[in-house]
Amino acid sequence: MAEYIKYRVPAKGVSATKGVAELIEKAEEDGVKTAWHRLLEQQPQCAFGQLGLCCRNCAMGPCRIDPFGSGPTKGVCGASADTIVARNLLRMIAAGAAAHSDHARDVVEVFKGVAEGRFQYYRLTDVEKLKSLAEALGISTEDKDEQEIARELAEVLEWEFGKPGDEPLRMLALAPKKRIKVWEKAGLIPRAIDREICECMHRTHIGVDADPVSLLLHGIRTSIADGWSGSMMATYLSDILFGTPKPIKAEANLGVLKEDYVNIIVHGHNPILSTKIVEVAMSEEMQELAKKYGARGVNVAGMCCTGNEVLMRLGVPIAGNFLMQELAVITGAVEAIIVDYQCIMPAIVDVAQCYHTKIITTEPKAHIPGAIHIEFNAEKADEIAKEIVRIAIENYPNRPRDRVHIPKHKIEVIAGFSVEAILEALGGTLEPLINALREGTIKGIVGIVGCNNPKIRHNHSHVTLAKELIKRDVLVVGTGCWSIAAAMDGLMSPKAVDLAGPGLRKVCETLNIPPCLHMGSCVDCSRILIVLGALADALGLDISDLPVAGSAPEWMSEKAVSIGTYFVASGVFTHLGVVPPVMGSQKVAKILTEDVEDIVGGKFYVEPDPVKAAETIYNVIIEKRKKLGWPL
Ligand code: NFS
Repeated sequence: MAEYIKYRVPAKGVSATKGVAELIEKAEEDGVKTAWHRLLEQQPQCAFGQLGLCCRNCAMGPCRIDPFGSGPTKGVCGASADTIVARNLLRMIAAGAAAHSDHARDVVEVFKGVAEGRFQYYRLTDVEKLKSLAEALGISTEDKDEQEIARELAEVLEWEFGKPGDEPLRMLALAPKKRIKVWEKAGLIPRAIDREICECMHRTHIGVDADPVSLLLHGIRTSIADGWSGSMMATYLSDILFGTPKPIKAEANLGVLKEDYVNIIVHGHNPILSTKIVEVAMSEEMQELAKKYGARGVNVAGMCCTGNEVLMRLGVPIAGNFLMQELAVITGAVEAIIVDYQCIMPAIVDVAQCYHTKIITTEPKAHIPGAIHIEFNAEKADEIAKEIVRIAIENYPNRPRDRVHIPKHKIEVIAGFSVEAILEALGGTLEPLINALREGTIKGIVGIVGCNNPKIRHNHSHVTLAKELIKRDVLVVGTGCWSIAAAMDGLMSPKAVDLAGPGLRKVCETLNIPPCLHMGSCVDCSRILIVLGALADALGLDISDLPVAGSAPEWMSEKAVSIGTYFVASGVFTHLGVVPPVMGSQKVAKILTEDVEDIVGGKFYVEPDPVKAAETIYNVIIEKRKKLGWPL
């Protein structure tokens, strides 16, 4: 169904990534709208919403506050701009923490099933990591076999979500002691993940918490539950089940799709499904089946964070990040996109109707009208994965040959930098990294994470910020859509050392690593927390003393809000490249960008221009170095 395209997108200007413009042009020729087109149709977007000043939390509303003071200054219940903005932000954090942590719950359930011997298609792959996590959480591993350890661990982790009482989350055992003290002092220790999220919803209900400070502090507590427990669990258990990533070579960008192969894209977040699809699709049986249908074989590529999961562990090529999901369909060369949940635009179903691509949803909690729904379940993982892959293969003869256009661009990427892999590259100890930091060979470390947002030039801020930092001898690590952007720009290939400053270059060449390290999917931001905690502990410092920073240059999702908040909560200076919807309250904006630093040692900094942001971030790193008495 071709659509009438009212507004055309200036294709050449919207993305920094090769191949995107040609597919936007193709979309317009084919009469297909993308997120960029729909954003134009949405203009002008609601200013009250952008400022965070609209409240829909009860049916006396919707209420909106006039930011200039010439209209109403209070909602019907009397809520002020400060209350409304803080409440709205708290709900964003709650949704983000819920998404990460519910993903973690699904991984815990499979892990538990494996521990109990119920799921024959999964196994405990990294037993070392299993034991180390169990011991960190106070579970003795002596004289126990791995199944027994896993069963005990599963029980503890299950309770993280809804345990009663005021005891802290058990996973906080992985956080540095100095941080715990900071959180204790400020009353920020989370008790149970579901409880904190639930309390966000309670506090923001009509007539409960009206104080912006108290609302935001609870937001910080909830985000800590996400970063240090929910997301952390997802990472640890995925590593235990599928293996802890090691440096691995692959390719990135839409050019990884193959003209004469059945192309399958795995998209979403959870490795439980995507890993199985990859395994099954690569099997002899499926490769042979593809040949029967006239293809040379089956090619699987990843998209977004589940793409990162299978890239990190299996070297599966990555086709693109968030804003490229529709473009993958527009190539006309994709037989199926198999999704689980999160960051999946319902629009891919509309786009798919113009081509032959089948969109297959698999999660009971993520249906999309118009998609084929095949419910996944871990007990029958291989059978279901086969059924899904078969649908993709059988769809190959339907490919509209005259409308296929795969951009040529693809580039080498080295991914797989888990904490363990970084340690191994360093020779088993943090010492070389600490020395390089202390001496100033590397000035600092910045973690860049998060999404794409069509309001700003696609991937431009991601790569510009990273380039500006590495040339100043700042090591860049990161996850999510940032890491895909960096990969597609060549920043994760060994050649990228040419773009690094002399100090960073020397370190990268000695260790044989690129200057930008791919640490995984968005839940793997927890890996960054672990690195920060380990560095702080080794130096006898708190994370807030370290010459480090965080950034989400192109963020858009509520998950990114939760991530940004737990970085700040962990003591990190955190940059946002898209203005969050808080500007309707000067008070809330000031708390987030100034006052919060006195409580947790980190704060937010908002700057849309990535070059200016790099300068400020670098200056913050230099200030931290000065305080430590390290050479500048
Ligand atoms: Ni994370 Fe953003 Fe989504 Fe991954 Fe990409 S949009 S918050 S980076 S895919 S979760």
